[in-house]
Amino acid sequence: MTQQNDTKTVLKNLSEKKDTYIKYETDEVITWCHGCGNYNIQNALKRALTLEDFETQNILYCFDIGCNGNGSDKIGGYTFHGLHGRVISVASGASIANPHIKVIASGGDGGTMSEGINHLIHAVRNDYPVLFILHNNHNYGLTTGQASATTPKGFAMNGSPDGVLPDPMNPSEFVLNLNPSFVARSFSGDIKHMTKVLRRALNHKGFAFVEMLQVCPTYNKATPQSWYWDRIKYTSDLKNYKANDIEKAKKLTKDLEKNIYLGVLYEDPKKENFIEKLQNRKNLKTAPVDEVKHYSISKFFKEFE
Ligand SMILES: Cc1ncc(C[n+]2csc(CCOP(=O)(O)OP(=O)(O)O)c2C)c(N)n1
Repeated sequence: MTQQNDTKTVLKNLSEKKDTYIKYETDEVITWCHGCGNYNIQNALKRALTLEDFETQNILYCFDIGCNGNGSDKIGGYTFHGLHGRVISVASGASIANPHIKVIASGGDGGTMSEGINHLIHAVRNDYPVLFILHNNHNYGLTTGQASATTPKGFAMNGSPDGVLPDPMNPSEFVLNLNPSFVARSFSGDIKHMTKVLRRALNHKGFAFVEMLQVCPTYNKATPQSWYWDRIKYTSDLKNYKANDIEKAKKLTKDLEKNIYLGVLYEDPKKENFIEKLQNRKNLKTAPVDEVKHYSISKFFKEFE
């Protein structure tokens, strides 16, 4: 698929595909705070899906608990709103059962880098076919501003008023050390860039990890919009940056203080994903979801009657 990424072309394409875009809209009341990064992240996802010609019936969106999870009724299509920190396991199971659909999962830095970090690690190792969007607003937003594993050191948060003691985790760098097949980073203030990154991630066949650095104007006063704009750099501005060198990607991703690089940091489009590696499913035309239709499970339910 060709990528026409300049703003004018994206807007022109979107207006031509207005009907498709509208399918992703819902009438639900938006409950996010004024200026929350979730508005733009979801907007960019809707744009990317529209521009890549996805139909709502072919997508499953899985959501974690959290402010980001409250996006579950604000996007058109099939959605699943699950337990805090567990979204990756639900999404991975769904995509293995039904590889005909695109599975997209969202999680916060709280749920993903603490409660559910085990799921993240093993999803990357196994390369499950899921697009995972990490909403990294550097705090537990929905429970009103506790420090997360990504909150900058020394910063006072509700629950740690004297300042956060440990060094923050760097999610993209962490994932790059797990031998991933796709890692990208973008910023909730830049819809154009997020759209571009998400379009590429949507076309990745394995586990696509996309970290969205997200502003949280209510609880995260440490890294507001202006803080990011003073530090953001793009991989596209680097001479000859190719996203195929994992060691270079790790070096570039390390800095969270002065030069914060955005873009597709690493990609291995040829790596076999989890399903491709399964020997007993080689050459099968059906998916588990098709096969299970031939079996009636109603007799098992009778045991509980
Ligand atoms: C296992 C579990 N632990 C804690 C909670 C309480 N809880 C609900 S939302 C939330 C904060 C979510 O923070 P994050 O994942 O960063 O998402 P955000 O709200 O910032 O988008 C917490 C701690 C829960 N519901 N389940």
